[in-house]
Amino acid sequence: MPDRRRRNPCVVLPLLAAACAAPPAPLPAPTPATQDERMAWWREARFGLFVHWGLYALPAGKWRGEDHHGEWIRDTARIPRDEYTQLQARWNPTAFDADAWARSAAAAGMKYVVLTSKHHDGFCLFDSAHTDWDVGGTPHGRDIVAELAAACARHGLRFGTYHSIMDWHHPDYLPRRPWEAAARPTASADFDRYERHLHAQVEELVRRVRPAVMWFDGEWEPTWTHARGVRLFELCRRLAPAMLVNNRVDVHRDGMAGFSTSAEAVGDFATPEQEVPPDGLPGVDWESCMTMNAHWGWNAADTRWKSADELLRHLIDIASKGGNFLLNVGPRADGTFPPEAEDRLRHIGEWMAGHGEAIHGTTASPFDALAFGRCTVRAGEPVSRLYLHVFTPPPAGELVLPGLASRVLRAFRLGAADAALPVRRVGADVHVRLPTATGGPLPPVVAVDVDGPPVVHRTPSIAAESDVFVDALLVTVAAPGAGLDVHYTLDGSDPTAASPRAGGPIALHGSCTVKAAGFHRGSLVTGTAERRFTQVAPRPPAKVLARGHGLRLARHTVDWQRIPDDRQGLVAEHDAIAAAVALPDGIGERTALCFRGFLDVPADDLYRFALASDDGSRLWLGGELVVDNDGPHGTVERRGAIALGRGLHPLELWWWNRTGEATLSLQWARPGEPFAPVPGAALRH
Ligand code: H79
Repeated sequence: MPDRRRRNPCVVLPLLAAACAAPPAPLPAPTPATQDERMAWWREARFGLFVHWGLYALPAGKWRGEDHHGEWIRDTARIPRDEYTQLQARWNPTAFDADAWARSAAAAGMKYVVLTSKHHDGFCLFDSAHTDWDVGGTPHGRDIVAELAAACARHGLRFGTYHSIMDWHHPDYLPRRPWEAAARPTASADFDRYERHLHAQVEELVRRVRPAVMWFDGEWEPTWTHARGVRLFELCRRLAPAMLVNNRVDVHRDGMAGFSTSAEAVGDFATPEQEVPPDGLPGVDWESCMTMNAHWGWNAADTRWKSADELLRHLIDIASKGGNFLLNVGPRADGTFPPEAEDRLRHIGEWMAGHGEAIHGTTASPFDALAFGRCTVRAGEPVSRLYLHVFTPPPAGELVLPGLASRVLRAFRLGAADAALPVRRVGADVHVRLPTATGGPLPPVVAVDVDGPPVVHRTPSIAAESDVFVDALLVTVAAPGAGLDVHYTLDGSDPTAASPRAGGPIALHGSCTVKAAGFHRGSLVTGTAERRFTQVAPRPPAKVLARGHGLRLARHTVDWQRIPDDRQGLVAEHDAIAAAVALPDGIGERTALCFRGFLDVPADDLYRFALASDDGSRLWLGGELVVDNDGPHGTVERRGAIALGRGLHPLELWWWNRTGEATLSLQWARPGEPFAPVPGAALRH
């Protein structure tokens, strides 16, 4: 667990946990001494409300017969600027009640609210001195940002602003949307002047509402640079040293996973969007933002609401991985939350009322995957509390905590503290018996108090480049934590303290099962990891004579979502020779390419392939599907491996693109070597 996480004051006396949940939260020190101090309230909060509101709520997703739009409607429906500006005169959310919003968020167990002060359409929900493209110029006239900030303070919530860097209204912002480039000339546009405008608005927001979080977005266009990101970040720090700034202030976000390891990247927390990183983001603060349905802004036709249960499980899942959950509501044009959103907030709030201590101020699970659900932790001295969130009732009525070495003081269900649950030690594990009928809101949570900080010995990992090999394979066995001896076997037997001890890589020369377990002073203290490795014979090469270099390349017009199984009937429009697996110039939309020929491999060996494409692609060798990277997606890389004998192997590679960006690359690697592009010399037809 990262030691930079500050201990929660509730840790020492867990019974005081409820008192810690009481609003209002104290304001952070105006100038935090450390990053831990700056992040403390946010780490404690774990759960916040995102609000996407703006003029786009008026059309409610519908424009000229299409009803799939959202906050991007000006772009996705290609609405000219002058037509979109007419919405300003219609902005009159008479039912808007900031206290009602704040009350709903607080009752759901949320601790902060982030509101769109400005989205990509440039329209501001505050009355800005730097533009008339704001609420000040509407019939309603009220300052939404100021009202919600004040209401949040009354309800013990911190308030933050989402402020878009991208701006489709400001004349100095560049680039234009591609479809409106002609209608909006750029000759007198000056992006540096736009940057000054952006700084002025950020300063205005800070001075007026003192946001606890400044949440930037729309940073991915080429005009926004690392240098501009650093300037904006430093402005925020200078104006309000306690204010948190998300990582989208900088250009280092790495796709939707929202996380970059670049040392120069600025920003206080990473921002995965519409996803939860499978293993969290160890070592950094992060916040997953997510919609309740399929849109951020209000869309009246959207019926794809996630169930309240699913959203609650996301909250628990995220907390168990050490992150925050920023759950979105897109209010309607009249100023009210949709009833579906209110229902979900209420449902989550009912659970949080009795289980909030299992979320607020907790840190990530110390366990590997748990069969029954998730774990959150309140670590401390002299007692730590593990919260076991039971998603799936355990088959034998017992919750298994693998490798928990700490002494268990007591276990009980949250909400039934009088009834101690039986606990027993089974080898390296602890079992907690759970009554079948738990009562109370689901999922039930079991609290397990342990002596001191939790000590969990995790099952060792067995790592190798592949599960199959031709001659030999190097396997690395390691313990995830320090202080354990790892012993392993290669004959399928369970490792004991007398088995060989793992140090450097282990060389395999034949098929076998590797088993590994961790020992402490000679006793087994972890689960046993197991992985099967198979020696394979290389596929014999084709009995053909090499012809020319390169592959035959056929181009097809298609309307695919997937590569069909039967591609025989397709009529090629062009047939050519490709020197490499790469996209030729002038590839249009709704196009498929088929590369066909032979791969000339230099020696009997296992070959790994990395196929990256936007959209889908598939690679066959000798009729065997080696990499399946199919599906409508942005650039995604997938890998596969096959043992090949020296010589020529029939190759077939299909790629297709529906619309938008198009990419394709094929790399390969032999054991122990890095991936490199498949050279033209290895391609024959
Ligand atoms: O405000 C909501 C959305 O309107 C906004 N973010 C949430 C919080 C949003 N804007 N765009 N998108 C979501 C999708 C944009 C995706 C991409 Fe990219 C931008 C694809 C390529 C550039 C981000 C950066 C993902 C990959 C690189």
